[in-house]
Amino acid sequence: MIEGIIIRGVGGNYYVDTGDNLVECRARGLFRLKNIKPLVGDRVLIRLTVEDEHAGYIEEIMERTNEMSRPPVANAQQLLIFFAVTNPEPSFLLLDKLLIAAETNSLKPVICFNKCDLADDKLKKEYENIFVNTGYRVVFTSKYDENSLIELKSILKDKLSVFSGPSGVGKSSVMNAVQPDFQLKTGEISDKLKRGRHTTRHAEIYKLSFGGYVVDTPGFSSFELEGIGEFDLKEYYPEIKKFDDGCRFADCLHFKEPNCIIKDAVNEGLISQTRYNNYVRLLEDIRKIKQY
Ligand SMILES: Nc1nc2c(ncn2[C@@H]2O[C@H](COP(=O)(O)OP(=O)(O)OP(=O)(O)O)[C@@H](O)[C@H]2O)c(=O)[nH]1
Ligand SMILES: [Mg+2]
Ligand SMILES: [Zn+2]
Repeated sequence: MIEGIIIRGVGGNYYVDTGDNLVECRARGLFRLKNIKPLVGDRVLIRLTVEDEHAGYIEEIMERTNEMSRPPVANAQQLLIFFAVTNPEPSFLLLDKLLIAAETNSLKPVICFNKCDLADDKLKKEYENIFVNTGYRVVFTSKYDENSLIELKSILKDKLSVFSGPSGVGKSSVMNAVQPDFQLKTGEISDKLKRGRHTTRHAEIYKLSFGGYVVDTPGFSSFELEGIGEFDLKEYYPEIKKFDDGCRFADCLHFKEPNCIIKDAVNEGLISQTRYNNYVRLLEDIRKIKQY
């Protein structure tokens, strides 16, 4: 049997990249019986048909390191969280939600501010400071800035990375800039608004010529976090976690409690006000849901 990775799935046909070939496969009936659906990103063992080396059957799906539902991808290693420095303006609340989604899916998040050709150093510094003490990597990219693309390529090399973020921030454009033969569709923002729909509509996985795979996803403007309790939330804010032990109240939510050390850390600039405000917003959302 031959090993490969599923790079596309259309109507029960799975395209498996074996390194040498792209093989069109059907899944064995056994999977359907067990209610296992092959996913893009799955590592599989396939058997070629006797007649055709470009057709075969998926015999086995290897154990997944993780599984995302939006987009439906298995074994992704990183989530590239794309926002534009401007046009459209970034939503730092949505950005935080994506960071949390990355963590809950066991993906390493990388924050990418695109269209950096439209920002000066002051604005970049301001954005960088929001993530002070988080440990998250922040990169600035532009399809017009060759050096930023070199940095991005080094991040993408030999990994399976998912691009996510709102519509119009340039996810597909940057993927095209990294590898021009992708020729992904991109769109003008004004056109998008007029048509009221997004340019990228399906999750697809693309092979990078220098090693690795990337998944482009359609942009979205909001989503709700699920399954996170109020005391779990601070686990997803590394900089809050960092100063958490110092708080005199063992069960402090760092919300409205007086004399909370986290609020001192915010005042001293060790935790950004933006991130703290988002934390409180999300905490309030979680509490609202609990009341029902
Ligand atoms: N100035 C500038 N404009 C960019 C850059 N990257 C993309 N754009 C423009 O931003 C617009 C949207 O780009 P897309 O690549 O379609 O955005 P997307 O994130 O893939 O959008 P969806 O597929 O709808 O989610 C296009 O008009 C691009 O030309 C950049 O680095 N700098
Ligand atoms: Mg796109
Ligand atoms: Zn506290």
